[in-house]
Amino acid sequence: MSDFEHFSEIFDFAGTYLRQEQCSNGHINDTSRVVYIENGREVSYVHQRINHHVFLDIPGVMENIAHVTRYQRLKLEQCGHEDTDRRALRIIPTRTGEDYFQDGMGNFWRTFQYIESATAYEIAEKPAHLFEAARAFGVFQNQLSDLPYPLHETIPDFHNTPKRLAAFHDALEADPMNRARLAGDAIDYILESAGIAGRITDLIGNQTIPVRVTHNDTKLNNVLIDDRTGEGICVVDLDTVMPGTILYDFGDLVRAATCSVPEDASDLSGVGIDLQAYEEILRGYLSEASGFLNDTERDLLPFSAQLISLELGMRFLTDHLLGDTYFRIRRDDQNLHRARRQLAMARSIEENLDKMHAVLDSITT
Ligand code: GN1
Ligand code: MG
Repeated sequence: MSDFEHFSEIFDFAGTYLRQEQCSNGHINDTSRVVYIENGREVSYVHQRINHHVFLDIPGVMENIAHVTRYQRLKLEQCGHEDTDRRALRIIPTRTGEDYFQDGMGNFWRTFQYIESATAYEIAEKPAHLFEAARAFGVFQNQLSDLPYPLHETIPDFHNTPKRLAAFHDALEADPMNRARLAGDAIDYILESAGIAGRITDLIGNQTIPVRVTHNDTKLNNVLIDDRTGEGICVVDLDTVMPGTILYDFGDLVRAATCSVPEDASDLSGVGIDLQAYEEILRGYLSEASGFLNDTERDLLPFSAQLISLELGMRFLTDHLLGDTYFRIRRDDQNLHRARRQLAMARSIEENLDKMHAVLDSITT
């Protein structure tokens, strides 16, 4: 890790380094919470090293985040919120006024104000966590529905499932690590499911589904839940905020949060959608989003969870076949296990689609 003792010389805050705290890590960036002493008080900041092998346009990523957070703040003020710094991320600029800093090694760094007394849960501890996380993503999409700035497409075709499928086919054909022979089950499932890959992108293409500003990485741990009130207050991890469809956002939360078996489990027993968890997510999301969804979007909410599970399964398997160059691994075959786990989820959702539609039909909002 870097030398956080000197970060207050680079970024515009006044603290003296005290200690570094544990911070949950994603698969892409490196994230640290660091505590400093400022005017005799402990104040924390989040420092992140942005993975520039994944995000090739860091100025574009940071410009998106600056636009989005500034606009959120404006909307929050219009709604009369006084605690805007707990409800939208605040970028701490460098001392020369930039939103990020590039060190001598070529690494890119940014700093956010840390939001105190709020928790990002890896697994929901109670149904309200699901409802609140889903509601928070609905609020987020609503706040940005009339964002007046165009956003950079920071990872082109990020949720273009047919293109992800094509990349999978290329990886399978090349098979540079000779790993396909041990992944036959996962490969077969993807090939059998190929027919559904374009169902959402086709509807975007013919403008049945609108392109909106979406988050694109809506895991449960990307919402901060207020420790005191239990409210989902702030959506974080804004690197992939881009134009997209709300369906991949909704589906990804269902994928990630309706099954408590870890995302990389090698034992697949117990992998499947929990319909009560799904209902909490659906109710929380619709409490904010029902006003702006069109009928096709609403009708595809259950299917979106199947499709994103398939897409992520393909992405993990593609990376496994190509030698684990994208998703960080900590053990052999971790991306293969992640792929199998997502595909098991896709299968479970597919089997439960009728029940998921019945729940949707029972909700009148
Ligand atoms: C990656 O790094 P993290 O955990 O925020 C990935 C998402 C995947 C997710 C799966 C930029 O997100 O698309 O859904 O892993 N982010 C990127 O856990 O590829
Ligand atoms: Mg992310």
